[in-house]
Amino acid sequence: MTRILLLGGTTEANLVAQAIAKAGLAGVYSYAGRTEAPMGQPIHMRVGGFGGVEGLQAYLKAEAITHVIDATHPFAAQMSTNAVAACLAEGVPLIALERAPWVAGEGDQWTHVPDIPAAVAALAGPPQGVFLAIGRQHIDAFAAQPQHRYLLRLVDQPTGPLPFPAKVVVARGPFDVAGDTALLQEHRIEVVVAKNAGGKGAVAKIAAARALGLPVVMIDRPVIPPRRVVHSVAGVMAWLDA
Ligand code: 3Y8
Ligand code: NAP
Repeated sequence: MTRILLLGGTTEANLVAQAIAKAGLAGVYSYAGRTEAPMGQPIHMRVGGFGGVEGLQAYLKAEAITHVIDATHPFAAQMSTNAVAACLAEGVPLIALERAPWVAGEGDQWTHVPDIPAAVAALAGPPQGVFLAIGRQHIDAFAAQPQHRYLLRLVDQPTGPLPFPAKVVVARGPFDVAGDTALLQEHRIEVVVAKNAGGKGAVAKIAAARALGLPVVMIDRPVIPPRRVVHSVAGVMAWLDA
């Protein structure tokens, strides 16, 4: 009896959930609970952390999970690392659905940085219009460069005060190039800070920056322990069949 745990929170995970439902397989879609109203799914949902590796191991046992699919975001490194450890410990097969990173093309002016602190350091210098499109969890670090005029894009309205004055756009992607181009122009943005998420949901701002000839501070992905990886929903379903 197949019982799937799908670690979600991304466009790709939503597509896998649809494929699982279509195949009539039993599965649970797992959200961390980062947003106020996560999207509904065609399979059972659970929301919230498991409680580290031990908590995830206990969940795998209690729910008699037979397969784990990690379709989380490339920057959800802790979740992915925990999944590798818990599945190894419990002997539950694990597969990761990864999206290819974006690669700089003609007209792109990217500065690659390895992490958030390096992105903050890259913003040293005279005041500029900066588009911080990296979500809410890492905004505080940019208070070290208070000289800029910041535009933030968040999924939910900020609950508390922001660590520095900033304009906030509350929007849930996926985003489109025309909308992001207009946004960058309207707010006189001079540099875009982005995570190398890959995929289509967050790429609009990168294409908009290219169109407007703006530089991008591109945060490269964190390292995740080795695991079995596929790059398509079909690859996940073929693995499940096998
Ligand atoms: C809770 C689920 C879909 C899936 C939508 C994708 C695309 C749009 C683009 C920008 C970049 C950012 C952020 C982003 C994108 C998709 C996808 C993607 C980037 C939701 C969702 C959850 C989250 C969590 C949220 C993080 C934040 C990151 C915003 C749902 C909408 C910046 C990543 O407020 C917070 O604490 C938000 C936290 C983790 C990164 C961060 O560190 O702040 N995603 N995003 C998931 C959970 O609880 O498990 O609410 O329905 C999903 C999506 N966000 O088709 O519906 O697949 O990547 N998400 C980044 O890429 O840099 C926005 O603004 O241009
Ligand atoms: P993270 O830093 O890797 O994980 C931190 C902790 O959050 C994990 O240890 C786990 O808690 C919990 N967690 C994360 N993802 C979970 C999931 N899908 N189901 C249950 N618990 C989860 O994760 P993150 O970067 O905050 O990402 C959180 C969620 O947002 C993920 O679903 C991810 O796919 C989605 N997302 C993230 C980004 C991003 O930029 N980081 C972008 C788009 C979507 P326990 O240790 O208690 O189990």
